[in-house]
Amino acid sequence: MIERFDPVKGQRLRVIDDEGRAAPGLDPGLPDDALRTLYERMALTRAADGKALKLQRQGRMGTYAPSLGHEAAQVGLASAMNRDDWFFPYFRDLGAFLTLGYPLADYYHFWMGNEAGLRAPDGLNIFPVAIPVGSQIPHAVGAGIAAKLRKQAIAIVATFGDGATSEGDFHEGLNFAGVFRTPNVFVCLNNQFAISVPRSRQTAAPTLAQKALAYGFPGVQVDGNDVLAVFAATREALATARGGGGPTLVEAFTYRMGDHTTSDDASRYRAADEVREWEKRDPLVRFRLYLGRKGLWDEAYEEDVRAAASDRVEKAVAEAEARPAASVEDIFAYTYAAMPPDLEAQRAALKASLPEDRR
Ligand SMILES: Cc1ncc(C[n+]2csc(CCOP(=O)(O)OP(=O)(O)O)c2C)c(N)n1
Ligand SMILES: [Mg+2]
Repeated sequence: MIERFDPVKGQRLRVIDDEGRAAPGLDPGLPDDALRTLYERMALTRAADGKALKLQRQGRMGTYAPSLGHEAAQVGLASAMNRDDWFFPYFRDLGAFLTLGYPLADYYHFWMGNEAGLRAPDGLNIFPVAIPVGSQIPHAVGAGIAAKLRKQAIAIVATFGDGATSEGDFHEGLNFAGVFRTPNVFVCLNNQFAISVPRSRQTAAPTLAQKALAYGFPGVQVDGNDVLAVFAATREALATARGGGGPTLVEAFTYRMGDHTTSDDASRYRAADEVREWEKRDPLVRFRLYLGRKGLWDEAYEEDVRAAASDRVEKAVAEAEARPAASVEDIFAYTYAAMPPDLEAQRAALKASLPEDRR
């Protein structure tokens, strides 16, 4: 199916239209319970994301990168993965983490400032969030080379934003992946901005997906607000990777509805009209219409979904807040085996500036 959509011609894969109708021949044909699971994951992501924002505003969480608007892309890509596959995430991936079974309390704990929250529980093949933009891409390709050498029929997924495509790491990673035909699936969440830099200033190429062609493998642009489109494209790319067919780049065309992070104010660099236009393309609303046509959504179900999500979120907050806060030591640990004198002096000065119980 991927080859039917040529990114150079600007063709974008879309399954569900604005009225919730599925395009014949493109609907992945999931059973009813799987469709509802997709919706419930998106609803949980939205609830958990909204709560994180409130916690940050109340001083109960550190800087946070909101996922509002990314729910279909995150849930769609992760729902296509198998437990044996590996995930190399970036910093705006809440829905993917939840879909893969990552404990929400851990995710919150990380954003509360404690890196312990990034240690994936045993059995979850998830690397820590990469904060340096694009640095996870060569890591994922390395894992892809390892999987190939070990003759494992698994796929390695890396996610990143549109901004990451301007990094050397993107070029080096995708170039290696093409040359060595690694089992990688690269999912670019093109949300139209890298902080304040619009997509038009990121590259002169009409699409990001077409960059794959220069590396010698397929790229496809999909509607990132259409959970079935993201799911279908990622599922096909994963099957190709696991089967020895090499890498694929999937560009999920979406929009960052929130600020870049809680320390940003997007109204300073983008028009309110543009944001309102994208509000009309809300991924949850579109999927609700699709489910409604199949008799799988009504108000009572919506209430149940929201209540269950809210319950999970509140429990995760309580659990995360009951854990130890980040310590001053953590800020200085993990870089040097032996602390250099200037850092030692900074650590001592910081500790001395804090109240007794925070040292
Ligand atoms: C190597 C590097 N350069 C700069 C930054 C600062 N920075 C953090 S996020 C970001 C923009 C990322 O944009 P994009 O890749 O589109 O992802 P998005 O935040 O839009 O999801 C930048 C420049 C960084 N973290 N790492
Ligand atoms: Mg971006």
